[in-house]
Amino acid sequence: AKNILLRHEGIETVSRPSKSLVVANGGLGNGVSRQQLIDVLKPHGLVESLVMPPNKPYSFVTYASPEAAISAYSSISGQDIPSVDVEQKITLYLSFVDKVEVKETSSPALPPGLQIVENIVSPEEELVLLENINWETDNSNQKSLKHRRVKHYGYEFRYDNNNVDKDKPLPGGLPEFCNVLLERCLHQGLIKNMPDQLTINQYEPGQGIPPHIDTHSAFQDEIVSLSLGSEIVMDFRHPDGTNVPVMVPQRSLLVMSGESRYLWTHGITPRKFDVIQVSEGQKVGTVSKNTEELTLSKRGTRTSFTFRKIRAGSCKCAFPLVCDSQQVLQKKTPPLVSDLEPE
Ligand code: AKG
Repeated sequence: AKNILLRHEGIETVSRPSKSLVVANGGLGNGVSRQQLIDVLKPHGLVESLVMPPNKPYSFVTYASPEAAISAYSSISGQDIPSVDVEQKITLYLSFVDKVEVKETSSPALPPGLQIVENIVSPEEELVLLENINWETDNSNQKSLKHRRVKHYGYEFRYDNNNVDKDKPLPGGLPEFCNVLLERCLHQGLIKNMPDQLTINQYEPGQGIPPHIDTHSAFQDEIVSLSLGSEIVMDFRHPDGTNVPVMVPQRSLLVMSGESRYLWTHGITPRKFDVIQVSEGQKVGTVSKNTEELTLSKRGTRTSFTFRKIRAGSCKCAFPLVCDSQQVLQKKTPPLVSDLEPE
C-alpha cells in the first residue's frame, strides 16, 4: 500500500541502497514536525538535507553517506512516533530513492496592496484590548458561529448577504478602547479614514473563516485586521487560482488595500497547525515554498479586530468582474453559509 501511495505521488523508490530515502508518513501533512523528524534521523549520520513538502504525508532525507542511509533504513522503518496532533501515532516507513525532486525555492510575492505592520501594539496593549472584550454580558451584537465567535460594533455585519444595513447603525459606535490604536493607524498613514465598523472574531485552534472578498458596495478600500493572542497563516487567492499563504504574526496589523482588498479572497483554513518557515529571519509575509525550511506551528486562540469604513454611494474600483456595484447582471456573492449555522 505504501508503494502504491508513493507511485501515485510520482515517487520512484529503488531497492538498492543510496544516500536518499523517502520517509513515508513522516510529513508535515501528517502532523510530523521538522524537529521531530530530525531527532529521529540524526543519530544515523550527517543529514545533508531534509525536504518536507507542505501538506504532504512524506519527506525526503539525504545523508552524507549511503552507510548512514542504510542504518536509518534498517532501524527507523516501522518505528512509531507521536503526531503533533496528540490523538494519533504515526508509523514511519523508509524506502531508498535515487533522486529528490520536489524543490521549489521561490517565495511568492505578497498580493499587491497587502501590507503587514509588525508590533502595531505592545504586549501590554494587547492584554488591555483582549480584557476589554466583554464576551459574557454584552452579547447583543455577538454570535456564536459554527467556526468562531464574533461580535460587531458600529454596524452589524449580516452573514446572510455579506452586507450591512447602512441605515441601522448600532448604538455606541466603536468601543473607546480602540481609539489609541486607530489614531496610531491614521497617524502612520496606514488608513486614510477613521473606521466606523468593527468585527471581532475569536478563533480556537481548528476554526477558520471561509475565503471571501468583503463586499465592495458595503465597505471602502482599506480594511485592516489586528491579530491578538496568536499568529495565523491566512490564505489569499487570486481568481486565476494563485494561492499565497501569508504569515500574520501576533500583534501585527494586516492592511488590505487595492487589489488585495478588491480582487483577492482572504480566508483562514480550519486546522490546528499551520505550515510555517523555520528560519528566524522571515516570520512575517508569504510562507516560502522552500521545502527545506518548513515546519508546523501549533495554533493558539486568536482574536482579530477587523476595522472597516462603511461606503457611501457605489464602488468604482478597477475590478468590475468582482464588484457588486459595477456588475450589470448582478451575480450575488454566495453568503458565508457555513458561518450561519450555530455551534
Ligand atoms: C472578516 O471578519 O471578514 C475577516 O476576514 C476576519 C479576518 C481576520 O480574522 O483577521
